[in-house]
Formats: sequence, C-alpha cells, structure tokens
Amino acid sequence: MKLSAKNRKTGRGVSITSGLVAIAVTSVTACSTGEQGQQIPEAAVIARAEIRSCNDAEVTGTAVFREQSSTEGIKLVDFSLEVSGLTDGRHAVHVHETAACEPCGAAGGHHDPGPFGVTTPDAPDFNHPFHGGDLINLEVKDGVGTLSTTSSRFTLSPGRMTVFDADGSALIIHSGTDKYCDQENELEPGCAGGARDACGILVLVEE
Ligand SMILES: [Cu+2]
Repeated sequence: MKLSAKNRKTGRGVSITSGLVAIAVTSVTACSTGEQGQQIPEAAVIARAEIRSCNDAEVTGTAVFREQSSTEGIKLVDFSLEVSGLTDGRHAVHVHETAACEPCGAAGGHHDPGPFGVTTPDAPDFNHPFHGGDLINLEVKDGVGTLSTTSSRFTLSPGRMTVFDADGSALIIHSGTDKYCDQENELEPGCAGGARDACGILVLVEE
C-alpha cells in the first residue's frame, strides 16, 4: 500500500484526526441497538491463513483471526497461530500488505494503512514496530510454535484499517526475531526479522 510522504508533524495530526473519524464510523456500523437501548456487538468476523514454507522446508500451520466489535466501537482481532517445521527460536510475525505468497516477497511490506508517524513510500519499514500489521514474535520449540495475541491495529471488517483492502493481505513469518526496531531514519538491516520463512494468504471464513 503506497502512500504519499507527509510532513512528519502534519502527518501525525492528520492521522490522529482520521483515526477518530474511523472509530466513530465503525461504532455506528458495528453495533445494533437492543430492546433496552443497549449496544449489542455484531457476530464475530473470522479469517484464516494456511501457512506454507517460503522455500522447500516442511512447514505447515494455520493462523486464525477473529474480530469482535466491542461496546466501545473498537474492533479487537484475536489472533492465534500454530505452525510446525520452523527452526527453533523466536520469529517475527506480521500481516503484510498484499495477498500473495509466490514468491513470499510478493506479499510486499507491512500492512500499514495508518495512522502512522513517519511515512516514506520507498521504505515502509521506517514505521516499524508501529505498522498496523505488526504482531509479536512466535516462539518455536522442538519445531512447533504457537502464538496468541490480540490487535486493535487492523480490522477484518471493511474500513480504512482493514486487511481486506483491494489487494488483500498475507501473514509472513520471518527467519529471525523481531527486535521491534524503532528508528528515525534507517532501520538496522534485519531488525524486523529479516528473510521470510513462511507465508499464508488471509481468507475470510463464512461461519
Ligand atoms: Cu514482516
């Protein structure tokens, strides 16, 4: 997702305002009103990604995304990942901006429709670890890794934060550990996990 560069201070101001607008809109569309007037969150939205190796390794796994709206109007996405066949250790995990895994580089940079602090179209990782798609490390032991976390940085349902934009999204598991690098100008190479070990395209699941 390419976005034009902005003046840094101006960009932050615009982003915060836009974020509040997005929240206000989703709070209207995500809930219905019950008989006693209380707001009732709608049913969960669920997506899955079947995880496959980026090279010839024997990697299998599944990621499940489950979005729940809350009475506050904020969408929370519960994320769980089970994968086997990766090397032991901690692996960076992110939602990337394009639904493509062949090759894994086709998934593009990190999903990050905004709001964001620093925008640089040719180097989208500058906003790491604050991209919408940034998650936490997967710990792999004896070839098996599981991860459960929750994100409010992206949605499955439509809106400006959605992972199901025009070109979809893919989950990438990197070879190395995410050090949550946060630098003003240029990231230390590999600090966001480096090479790509596994990939899965996000697909909405009908309940
Ligand atoms: Cu990544």
